[in-house]
Amino acid sequence: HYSFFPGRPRWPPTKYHLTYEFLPNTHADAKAPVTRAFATWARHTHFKFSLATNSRRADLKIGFYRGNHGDGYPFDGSGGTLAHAFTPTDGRVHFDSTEKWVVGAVRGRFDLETVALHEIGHLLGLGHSRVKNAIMYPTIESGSTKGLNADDIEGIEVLY
Ligand code: TQI
Ligand code: CA
Ligand code: ZN
Ligand code: ZN
Repeated sequence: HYSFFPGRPRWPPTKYHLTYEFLPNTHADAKAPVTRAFATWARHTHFKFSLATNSRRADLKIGFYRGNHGDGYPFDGSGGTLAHAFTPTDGRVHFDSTEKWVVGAVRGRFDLETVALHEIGHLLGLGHSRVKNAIMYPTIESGSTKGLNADDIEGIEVLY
């Protein structure tokens, strides 16, 4: 079953419309799968997500980095850590740019949309789940894709 971070950090319940931005180092091919991951969370929760207009600062900031990138959590090259996200209301999510990202189930590779679904769960305040089919389960096999599970949605409903 779902879990939360220590202290149960969450977005203020009145702030359910979150904006996101892709930092300039985001590869063009990465935007569509991450955008679909936001749409999936929006379909199943009370959250709304929209691309930030350049006039205002986004709530959620998506970036791709390699190795040491200044936040104390260096990436480790291809394999190992794929991505990490900070707890609410920080809003940063980082993907390891040295991974061979793919869209869909490709043998030996990780599906960017699936990993984005998992990281958005962290951005919203979900920790890891003990339910194997939950997107917040702490491991995934390469070459597979996953969607949201009732356990993930229940976690958000309980937190908010
Ligand atoms: N990144 C870890 C993760 O997002 C980072 C992490 C380790 C972490 N321990 C944590 C985050 C404790 C919060 C709390 O879980 S990862 C998967 C999965 C990763 C792993 O690169 O290992 C996914 C990223 F679940 F498939 F293994 C995305 Cl989907
Ligand atoms: Ca890595
Ligand atoms: Zn980082
Ligand atoms: Zn995780």
